[in-house]
Amino acid sequence: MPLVSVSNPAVARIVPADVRNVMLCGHNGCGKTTLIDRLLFENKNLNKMGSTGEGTLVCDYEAEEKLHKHSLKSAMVHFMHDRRLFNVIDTPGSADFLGHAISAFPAVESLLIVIDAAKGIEVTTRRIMRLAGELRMPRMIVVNKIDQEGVDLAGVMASIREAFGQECLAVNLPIRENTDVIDVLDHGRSTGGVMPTFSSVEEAHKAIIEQVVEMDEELTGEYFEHPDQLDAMKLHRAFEKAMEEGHLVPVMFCSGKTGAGIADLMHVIAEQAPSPVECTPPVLMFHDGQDRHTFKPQIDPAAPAIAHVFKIINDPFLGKLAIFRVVQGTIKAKTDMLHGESKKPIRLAHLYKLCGKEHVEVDHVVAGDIGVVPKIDELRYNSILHENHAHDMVSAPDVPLPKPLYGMAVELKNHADEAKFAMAVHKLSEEDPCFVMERIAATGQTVLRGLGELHLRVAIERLKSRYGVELTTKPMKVAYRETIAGRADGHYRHKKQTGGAGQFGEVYLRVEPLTNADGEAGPADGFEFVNDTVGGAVPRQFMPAIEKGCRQVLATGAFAGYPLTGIRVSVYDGKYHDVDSKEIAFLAAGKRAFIDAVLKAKPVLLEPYVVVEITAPQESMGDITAQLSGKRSRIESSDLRGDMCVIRAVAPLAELMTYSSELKSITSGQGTYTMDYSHDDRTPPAVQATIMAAYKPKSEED
Ligand SMILES: Nc1nc2c(ncn2[C@@H]2O[C@H](COP(=O)(O)OP(=O)(O)OP(=O)(O)O)[C@@H](O)[C@H]2O)c(=O)[nH]1
Ligand SMILES: [Mg+2]
Repeated sequence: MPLVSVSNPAVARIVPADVRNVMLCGHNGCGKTTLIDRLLFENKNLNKMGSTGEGTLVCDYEAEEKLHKHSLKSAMVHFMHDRRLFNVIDTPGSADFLGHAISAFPAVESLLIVIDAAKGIEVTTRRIMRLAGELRMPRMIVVNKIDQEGVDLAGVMASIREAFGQECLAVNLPIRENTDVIDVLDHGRSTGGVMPTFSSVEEAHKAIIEQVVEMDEELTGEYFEHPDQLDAMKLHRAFEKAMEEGHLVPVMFCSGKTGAGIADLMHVIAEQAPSPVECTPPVLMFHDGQDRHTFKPQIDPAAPAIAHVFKIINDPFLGKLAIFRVVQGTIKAKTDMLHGESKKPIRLAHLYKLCGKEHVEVDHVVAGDIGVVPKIDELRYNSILHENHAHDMVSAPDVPLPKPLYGMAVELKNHADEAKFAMAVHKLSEEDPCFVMERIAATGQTVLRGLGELHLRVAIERLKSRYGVELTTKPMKVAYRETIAGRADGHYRHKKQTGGAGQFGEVYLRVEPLTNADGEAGPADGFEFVNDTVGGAVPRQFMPAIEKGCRQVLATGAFAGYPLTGIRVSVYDGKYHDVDSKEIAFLAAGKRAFIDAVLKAKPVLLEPYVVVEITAPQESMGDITAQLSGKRSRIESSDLRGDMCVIRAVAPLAELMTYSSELKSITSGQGTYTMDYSHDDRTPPAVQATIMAAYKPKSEED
């Protein structure tokens, strides 16, 4: 085992100000997971670097990750560096797995946004930068893979500043043909004659120091008097405050492959990045009767403990692991904690810290630090563990998770696996709040929903490899509904003579559309059954059978195979036979007469419409509206918000079944959307004709 565990005594002495929680984000393949191996290696916690190709990276431990050669979930490591405890979270770069990064945002003080030096700014980078900026999260940019042949680092730096603002400033610069870096925050002039690959040490030093000292008037004064004698602590305070306020986004250069710039990267995080004590703590919510207030925790190890569970792992060996960040106080092993409003305490028998799939036992986890508690069924994503009943109503911070809109219908290969399937999906959903299963009554389909095709494909692979549940995928059906637009009469005479007793029942009925509650004509829900017969044409006791016959049609439909709705039926005449009339005969007659009437009453197929709201970079606006107009949709509004556009449209759901991938392709992956059910409306006649032509009613025995 190449991983060398972090010594317990060092972790045990940690105070909140010594903790550094960072998350690596960035486009897939930019080298995040390799960088974590490099950090561990440089720090002597790993004897040998792993590789993506061989599937040996500490954080890519899952079978599916080794197969796809990409991270497919978040993972974390911890190590001690320069008396600081680093908790580093690795996240997948694919937009399909962005939920894993965003759901863990409240666990860290800063994001390390990684860019591949040869590829420059890519789609996920922009998305994360924008989102983190909106959430006011401190960010650092790491230009990685600087070892690559012919990289234009000056060009990358210029494009970073153009895309993300002039507050992006270098903290170090590459030197010696990009095999090393020089820190420009600490070095002003005395560089020993080393020339950076681009820019100059003096220029870069001046730029970043002047940006930082602007945070503090006193420091500005001191800087202009004695530029070389700045107080390190004051400089740090201003630096982390500048990061918190988005006034500074430090840029660093490194190579996970060669190790260039790694020591400086750790040095900057240790010395300058915000600690949990300095940074605005994650804002929790507090429910006070009807009201919801924000709740600011105290980063004090002695305060009553509160911890936020930001991730669940269902480990095949260790069982369920709840990963939490202590937001207040100290969480101790072998103590009881409360959970939500539950009166029953939970015993924390063991506590761990993670390093990839390895775990190290600890006896406590202090405010600001991240820990793991195993085997507690009650804990979920966003659970709040707390010590004191005063915090029963504290809830998790809000994070803008992407909505799982991409759907795929699935069927079990082996129907006997139904219970196992439900349990397995539940376990995967616990680990990934952007993965859900839905049973859609209107179409009878089981649908998995996620953020894209890859997301669901990997979930299906996990269901098979971890739980032995095999699925086949099917195209998703639209939940059409049948209704009528006119009135018509229907009739059926059911007569059967088989040997002895026969069956006889005859029904005349009329159907008409139900109107909406406000009296307006239009698609309405529901069904009404009226007995309009006079003089006992059909004896009372057979009415329930006729109604049952009609209701049987409601579920399966009369003309297209979809549920029938918005209809009133009045039975106005019929005939019976003293001996042969039986309930079964009237049930059959009622059903057939009802179908007969519906087919004559201007049958109409309704389809669901949704309100779709798309957010994308401004330059995609024309393409998005042009594509939507080809989808029978109506654009309701289009607005500009900064460099983004927001388009609202109402469109038939049938036209948006693959919208997730279509939008991705016209916006180079930068567009996102939300979708909400709006109303049902008529399908165009041509669509209805095609669906009706394809419908084959089930043959019946009667
Ligand atoms: N030249 C060079 N290649 C690197 C460097 N770091 C990583 N790579 C290679 O880049 C590829 C992707 O590396 P990963 O670490 O898996 O990238 P990632 O950002 O974790 O990717 P996702 O998990 O898909 O988001 C692998 O082939 C690595 O060997 C580097 O510093 N220089
Ligand atoms: Mg990775």
